[in-house]
Amino acid sequence: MAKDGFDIIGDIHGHASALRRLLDEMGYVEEGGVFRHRERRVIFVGDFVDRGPEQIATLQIARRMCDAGLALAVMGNHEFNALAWAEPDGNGSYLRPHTEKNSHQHKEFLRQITEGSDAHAQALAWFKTLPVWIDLPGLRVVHACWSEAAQQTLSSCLDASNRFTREGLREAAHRGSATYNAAEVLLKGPELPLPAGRSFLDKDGHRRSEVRIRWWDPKALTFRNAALGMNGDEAKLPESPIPTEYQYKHTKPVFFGHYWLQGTPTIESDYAACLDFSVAKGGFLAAYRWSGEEKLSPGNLVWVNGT
Ligand SMILES: [Mn+2]
Repeated sequence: MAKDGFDIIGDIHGHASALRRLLDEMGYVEEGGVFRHRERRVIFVGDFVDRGPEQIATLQIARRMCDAGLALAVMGNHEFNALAWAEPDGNGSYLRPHTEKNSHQHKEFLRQITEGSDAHAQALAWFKTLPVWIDLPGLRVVHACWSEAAQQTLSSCLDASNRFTREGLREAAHRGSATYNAAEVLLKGPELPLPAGRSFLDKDGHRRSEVRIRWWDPKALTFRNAALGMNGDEAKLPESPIPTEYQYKHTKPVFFGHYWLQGTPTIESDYAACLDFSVAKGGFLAAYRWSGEEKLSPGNLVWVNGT
């Protein structure tokens, strides 16, 4: 077994029992409440919470592994939102306003952990320690998109370990700012405006003029074949080329989650792997077992179902 082997685990969203089964399947053994492997470590891609039946247990497993030096983790958009939800903005509101929509998204986490409890405070304290991205000698991890331009813009909000500073969180939560947009790209992925004047009606009848793209797929070069979440509506999109600024052009492998991919886990690029296979929507919790290789292989994926 190679040393410095990492098992990168996709979005867990409160499915702690699936996480236990996945760790067990990969040869991790629980000792004293901590899952460990003799030769390997874990990296979590973020989104531990906001859905799923066992959010506290999920945090406990991940945090104990991180505290013991047996795992690393990056921040997901749901951890970012949890911090911004709880942080007063100084004007009687919060960095993430407590609107109906935001409240609905976050309420299951707040119910399970009990808003304002010690456990809630401890979870927030841990979220603050999570870097937005990790760049190791042989691999990279970010929640949604690897973008050096966005990293550079957001760096004024981060410390030397890529963790939000107190003031940085405030700036990055300020809708419309450059740092807000950079955090959106890294934590939620880029949205590209369609070519001038183009728009389409989505399944809910909403007119949309922007699409999320499969930035990691070198074969996804037009709006029609790069757009995500079109659910069969791809033909409504133009075949014109997408801007290339978000294409991943490196050969250092990058791992990420966030995109709710469906079906049997697979890899769409030699150097970029999405590990979110929708465990919280009847799909799979997946991991990539990395042992130093530059070119990724679908044979190194493992997964378990959510139930
Ligand atoms: Mn996400």
